[in-house]
Amino acid sequence: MALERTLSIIKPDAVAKNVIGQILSRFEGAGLKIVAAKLVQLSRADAEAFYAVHKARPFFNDLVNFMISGPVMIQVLEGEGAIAKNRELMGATDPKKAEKGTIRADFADSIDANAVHGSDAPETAAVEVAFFFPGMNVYAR
Ligand code: RTP
Ligand code: MG
Repeated sequence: MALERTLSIIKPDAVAKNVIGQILSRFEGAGLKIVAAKLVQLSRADAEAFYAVHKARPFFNDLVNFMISGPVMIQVLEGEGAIAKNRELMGATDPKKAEKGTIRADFADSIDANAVHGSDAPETAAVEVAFFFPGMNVYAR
């Protein structure tokens, strides 16, 4: 398996619940290293650009409004198979369908307020890491 980097966001619901530390601990506990991080309030333009791939979807406006409803914690995770490993730790998009012990099963309330975002493939990881950390390479060295 390759050493990878992936973009992770702790969404406004989880930040508001005061569980940033618990979620970061899960990444660290699974052997993922936090190699960049920032706590920010996204602008509407930021959120629309970041989720541009979902622009035509019926949930786009709700998604953007939710992502700007409060601060988010954004980090780059590095490790062997980091992209898939992070998705595994996150659990299914809908917390009701997420496996027990996953971040979404334990901290998310709904498909909209679902605690975390994670890049879903090497191509999206490259775009998403560069979006929030300009100049940062996804290929760990
Ligand atoms: P994310 O991008 O946030 O990591 O989540 P994901 O890959 O598991 O899900 P994705 O299909 O990329 O959707 C992005 C976010 O949009 C919201 N969503 N709502 N109401 C709905 O049917 C619906 N589907 C997706 C979720 O908040 C999801 O995380
Ligand atoms: Mg996604």
